[in-house]
Amino acid sequence: RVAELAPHGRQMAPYACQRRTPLLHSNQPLTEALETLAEEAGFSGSEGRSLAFTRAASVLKALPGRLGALEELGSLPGIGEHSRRVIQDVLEDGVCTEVERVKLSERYRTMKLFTKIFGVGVRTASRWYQEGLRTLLDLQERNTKLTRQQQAGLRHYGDLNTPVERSEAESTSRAVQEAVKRFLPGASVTLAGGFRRGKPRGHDVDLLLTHPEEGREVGLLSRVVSWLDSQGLILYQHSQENSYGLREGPEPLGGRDVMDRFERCFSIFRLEVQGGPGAARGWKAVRVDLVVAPVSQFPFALLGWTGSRHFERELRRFASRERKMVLNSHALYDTRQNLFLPAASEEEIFQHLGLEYVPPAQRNA
Ligand code: DCP
Ligand code: MG
Repeated sequence: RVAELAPHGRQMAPYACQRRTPLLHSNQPLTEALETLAEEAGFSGSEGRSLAFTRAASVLKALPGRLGALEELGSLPGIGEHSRRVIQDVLEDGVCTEVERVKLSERYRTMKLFTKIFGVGVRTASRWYQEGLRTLLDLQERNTKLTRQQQAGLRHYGDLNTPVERSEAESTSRAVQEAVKRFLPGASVTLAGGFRRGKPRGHDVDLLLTHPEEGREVGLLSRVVSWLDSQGLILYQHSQENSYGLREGPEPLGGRDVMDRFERCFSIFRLEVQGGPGAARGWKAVRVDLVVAPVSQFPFALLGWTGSRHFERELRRFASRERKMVLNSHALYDTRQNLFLPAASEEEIFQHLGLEYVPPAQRNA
């Protein structure tokens, strides 16, 4: 009965892709606490626990108002006992001791420091921590073996951990657009990732390239990147070839290592800036991901690259569990009918899945 009476305990759809989650919400202190624990669990390799906290935070982000008391949660889906305890602590004391302890812990702080290096994931950071490394200086002084990517990450650590402003994302996009126009008129450049969801700043710039005629996009990326490089705009880049073939059958991509198989360039741009931290130098290092999608796969790529990460994970989980379909950034496959379901827009993909369309600004799950 409590569930029915509670203001927030009304129905909330169980999957994040069935809900609208705006960028700004009323439960920031609660979601921050839960997301810290999610991050910490991820650092310890406890993916399941991490996901549980992420899910709980995501539910709170979709609430229409500020949660005043634990009872108001009623029977909301996806909030486990541990999360409830955290929520209760924050509601009652303003902070949760467990979260504060995590934030101060040497391991959490070191893992955060190291995973913020471009090219360093949880596994590498964890190994360095085990070896007794604690600071960025330690990495240099002890001659830790670094990949070329990590070296670039370390060199530009300050810049890459300064948020990218929307205006900077847009000027990056324009620079790429101009290069694209030189080699393939008619091709398009689309700003995806957090910026497409309306975030005012982000950690990188995610750009999708395509051309309305299938196949014309082949070979474009290397030309664009070479040209940008010759103009002194690129501080670092490594590219990856397209390795996707529809004939291989549906792949449940989206795991930890493989998100998709598009031709792609991971780069660091040297962006001219007027104000902000890089102003004295006149430039700032910015992480840019360039992804090329054939037009037939573009709606899937756009949907997959718009995020949030949790929204994407939930879309794939919904597709597989509720619809017996495999969704990734290339295609949607119906395993009952044994066929690919083509789509010319994101809206059509939602339709195939039997989901109400969720616009990008409401995908901040
Ligand atoms: N993505 C995903 N799974 C991953 C990595 C990325 O589904 N393992 C998708 C969802 C993301 C998008 O790609 O929204 C871009 O990845 P980013 O890491 O750049 O995330 P955002 O752009 O959302 O956030 P930020 O502002 O930190 O760049
Ligand atoms: Mg991004």
